[in-house]
Amino acid sequence: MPDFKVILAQDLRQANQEQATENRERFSSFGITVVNLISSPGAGKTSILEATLAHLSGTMGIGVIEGDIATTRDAARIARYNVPVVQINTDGACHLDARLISRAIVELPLEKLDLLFIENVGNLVCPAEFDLGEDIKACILSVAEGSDKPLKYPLIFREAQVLLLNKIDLLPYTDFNMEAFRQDISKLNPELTIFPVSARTGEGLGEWCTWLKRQVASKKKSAVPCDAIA
Ligand SMILES: Nc1nc2c(ncn2[C@@H]2O[C@H](COP(=O)(O)OP(=O)(O)OP(=O)(O)O)[C@@H](O)[C@H]2O)c(=O)[nH]1
Ligand SMILES: [Mg+2]
Repeated sequence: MPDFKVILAQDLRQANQEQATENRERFSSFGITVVNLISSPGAGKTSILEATLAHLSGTMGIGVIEGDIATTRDAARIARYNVPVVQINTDGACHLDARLISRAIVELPLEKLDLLFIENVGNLVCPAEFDLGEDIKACILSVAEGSDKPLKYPLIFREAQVLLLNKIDLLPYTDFNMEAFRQDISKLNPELTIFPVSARTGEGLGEWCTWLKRQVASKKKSAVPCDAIA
């Protein structure tokens, strides 16, 4: 018998799940709401984040983890909003995992945060498979990508709690079929909350931020204070 070890994908997923549970407990102990932003490259994750930070400025403590294969460009964009930000470079990997997040949060002032955004690597497929310990998966689809995408890439549309349909300022220039899109979403995930938005014009972002504030308030309300855990 040859003597070697075999690591199965199932074991790696299990290890990720265990780390994600640990991250989730850590976030909960600080009462932080964590939002994992997932979309294909260029759908507008960073643009929506910038507009959201401008909108929520001064109302709560916000931190950001940026995930990219390479460069610190998105972290540099976010740092202009005077929020703590950590950039993760995956050096080729197409998604963030729970272990990378556990390393990044050491660099963040968790005690000062109410809301933490994680911008995942631009990819509509793999990030949906990896729990990071977040409360909310927020999927972003831009109208330029086409209304057929939910049925073609179903996992993220099933897993997400909220969907931002971005770049609606471009609707007149595309063949995006809103009715077909809504029908497909209702088949995949009838509970999904949808906000049509434009990071360019600001349309719809007020509703999104009001929804976010509600999520943060309800997490705080349900949080068990650390000293209550005997
Ligand atoms: N017209 C229009 N353009 C937008 C909108 N939101 C973003 N963009 C543009 O789309 C491009 C990509 O936006 P980003 O915010 O960098 O997209 P991203 O999802 O963060 O991209 P990655 O991090 O590379 O995956 C930029 O040129 C933005 O200016 C929008 O609502 N309308
Ligand atoms: Mg980005």
